[in-house]
Amino acid sequence: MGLNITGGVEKVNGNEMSYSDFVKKYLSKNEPVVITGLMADWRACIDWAFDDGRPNLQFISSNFGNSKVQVADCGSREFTDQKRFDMSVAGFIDHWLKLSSMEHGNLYLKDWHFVKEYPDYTAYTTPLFFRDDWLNLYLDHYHMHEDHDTYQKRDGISCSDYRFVYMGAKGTWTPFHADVFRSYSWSANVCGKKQWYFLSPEQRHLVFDRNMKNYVYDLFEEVDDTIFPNFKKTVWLECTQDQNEIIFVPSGWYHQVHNLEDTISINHNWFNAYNLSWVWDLMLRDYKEAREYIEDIKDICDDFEGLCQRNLAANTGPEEASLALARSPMGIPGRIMLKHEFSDFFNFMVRFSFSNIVQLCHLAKSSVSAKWRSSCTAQHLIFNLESAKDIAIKMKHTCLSESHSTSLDFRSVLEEPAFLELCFQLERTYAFIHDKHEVISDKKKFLMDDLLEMGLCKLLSTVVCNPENLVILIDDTLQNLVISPQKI
Ligand SMILES: O=C(O)CCC(=O)C(=O)O
Repeated sequence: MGLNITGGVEKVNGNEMSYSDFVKKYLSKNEPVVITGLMADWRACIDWAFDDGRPNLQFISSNFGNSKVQVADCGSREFTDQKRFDMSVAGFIDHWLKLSSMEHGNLYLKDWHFVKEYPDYTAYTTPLFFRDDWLNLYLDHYHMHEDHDTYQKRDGISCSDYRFVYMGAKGTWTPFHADVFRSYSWSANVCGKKQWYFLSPEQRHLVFDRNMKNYVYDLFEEVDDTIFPNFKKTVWLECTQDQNEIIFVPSGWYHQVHNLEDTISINHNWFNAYNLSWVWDLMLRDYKEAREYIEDIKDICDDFEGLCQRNLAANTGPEEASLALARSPMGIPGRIMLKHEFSDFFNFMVRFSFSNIVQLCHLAKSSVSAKWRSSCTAQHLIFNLESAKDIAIKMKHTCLSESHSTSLDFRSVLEEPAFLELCFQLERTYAFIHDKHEVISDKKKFLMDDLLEMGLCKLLSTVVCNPENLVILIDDTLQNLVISPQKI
């Protein structure tokens, strides 16, 4: 049965679209778009591809051949993903070069943490539209938890960011999935061509079996109507992405991707204030589902919670395993949330809120008129804090809200070198997005003294132990800085 394709994906010249247009039309509406015109000066486009559009595999092999990467065998299935194994880039390219021009490739290099591995080789710059990326900004400065009980500690690179290179011959493909954490992704074709098939999140229930446990693996395999009875009701968007085009994949959209030509792409997973609530909703749903799996043995188990965590960490759920396994910063399948992951997520939320508060104070202090509050940057920071507060309110109402062991106090966090770096990068990001300039001066020194000077001693003595504390902190800050600033 063919797919019922009812539309395509809009194509827009990125040089003719403002950041606020992108937010209005695509990010906040959670709609896909293909963006052109932004890759002309990428070093990757010059070094990694010939003028005729073929990949320059020799260049990659001679410069980066020693890297160890994950390669998927597109012809074999393992749970919801293809079977993966480790290979050197040189070995992968040797195999690729041996394919005849008529042959389809089966090996697909995926999730290569290229930026982490080669920080001094600036292969590309993240386009403006995708810079407000809390996930990678945070992971550049802080590690997330690794479960020492259940999983081997992975090497520093594999869990450290969500910026990837993909390389595959014509015919390689990625099975049907939605991205890890309900993150957004963007994917840029350095060379080659991809065919995308998209299903909107509202239709998610239609691709699952009757128990909502397993979902369709390959859209072009015969889909068994008795197992997936609703699949025939689905409607699809289809899109061909050419060389030098970037596709924005919205949160929660399921997709399957085929390389129509030998293709190299760069992609990031990311989230920010616009999709944070979906990330949280998914985490909570996963935690609840994970508990349900073994709820029935609760009464005969001494350490139910411990068992939940150990058992479930080893259990890959049906959804998203394809990308989640390779990409979880927690080093475990992304769809299973454990209590310490809740703790990681909560700490991330607190530190991110602190850094937005610091930026807001900084803006207030350096502005001569009250107009600063209506600037794009101030509005952006306020929006971020409001969305963090909304999540904290949701968190308050869960059984997990008191379960983490850490508390973060503002003063100590301000002294963390990683936090200063995070603040600096956040400031750079918003200066770039809204004012179109890079922050040149190193403003890392601002913080404690300025907050004291502004009379924000109470802020400095804040300790956040639970979601309730975070809600109060954000409310107080917005009240003091934005709503009735005379109280400072
Ligand atoms: O390019 C591919 O094969 C898969 C990319 C993908 O699924 C994504 O960027 O979300």
